[in-house]
Amino acid sequence: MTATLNSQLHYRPVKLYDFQPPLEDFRSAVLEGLQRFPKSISPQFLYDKRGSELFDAICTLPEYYLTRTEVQLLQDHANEIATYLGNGALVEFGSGSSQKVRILLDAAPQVQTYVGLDISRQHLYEACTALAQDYPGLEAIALCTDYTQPLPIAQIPELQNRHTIGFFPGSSIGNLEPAEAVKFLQNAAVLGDLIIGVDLKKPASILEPTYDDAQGISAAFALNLLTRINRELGADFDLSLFTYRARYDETFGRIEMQIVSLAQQTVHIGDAKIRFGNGETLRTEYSYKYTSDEFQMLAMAAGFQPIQVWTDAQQLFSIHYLKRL
Ligand code: AVI
Repeated sequence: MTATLNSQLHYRPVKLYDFQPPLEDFRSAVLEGLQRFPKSISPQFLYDKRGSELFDAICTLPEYYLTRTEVQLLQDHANEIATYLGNGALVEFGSGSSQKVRILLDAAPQVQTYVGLDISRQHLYEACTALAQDYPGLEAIALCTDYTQPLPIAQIPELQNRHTIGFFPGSSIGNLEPAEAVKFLQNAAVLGDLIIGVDLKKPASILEPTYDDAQGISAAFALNLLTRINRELGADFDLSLFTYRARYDETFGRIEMQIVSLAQQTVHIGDAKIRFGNGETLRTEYSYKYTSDEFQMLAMAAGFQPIQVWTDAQQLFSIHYLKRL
């Protein structure tokens, strides 16, 4: 289904392709996750309005080096990256507010089409409209779909027979388990080459404060999930009886973000009773870290040939250029 929603002509109208991704039912996902052992809830539910605000605040924290390091890398290498872009279409996965892509668009004015791809329709459309206003020559397309599912490329005429490159910044691939990450990369390879930001492995002494900062914003971000469950599902989580913890598991190369119960307690969600032991954990997120070599292996398993990797002097973060085989 397509629609052209804006009619003002001082910029090119944004075309919306709305594939109406089914939002997983919050109640059943929460109940299912809390009845598992160990308990876990998908990180997609962290991003209600408050959660999105808290995540934006995380990105500016002194401990959270990921955003500023990736932005610096994009700025430092924009001209070189631009040589790979050609004059076709640039498709951004999980495009959110479409900020980082502006660095590439500034360096590559020859790019004709930008496709923002996100599950959150309204935010996506607004971000694409802002981009269309700021880059008047650019054709901006909003593609509302779930990027963990096969891409509906055949239904988008603007992507037919075009040089197309994917862009997936932020190391969001780290929030997928490796098997899911390969699946994502396989889907992305159908589109074309890929520019992707990946956080690098580093000692726990750096990673743990990155995910459990001194101001408590990371903790508030995770614990907001309980507030959301209370509000939307009529639950009675007592937030004073839970705390937050981020641990780096070196064996798996991943940060595990957990809410920890400070008592033996029973929580009610409607008619359901959920028991927590003292010290029992509820996992809210994994954040996998990869060496450049490990990530390139993953990419090769998904049908890409690694062409280039840009890293900062401190080896905090990497941006890979992957060529579709
Ligand atoms: C979105 N994603 C890349 C973040 C990360 O670094 O794994 C999510 C996050 N959660 C808490 N802090 C950051």
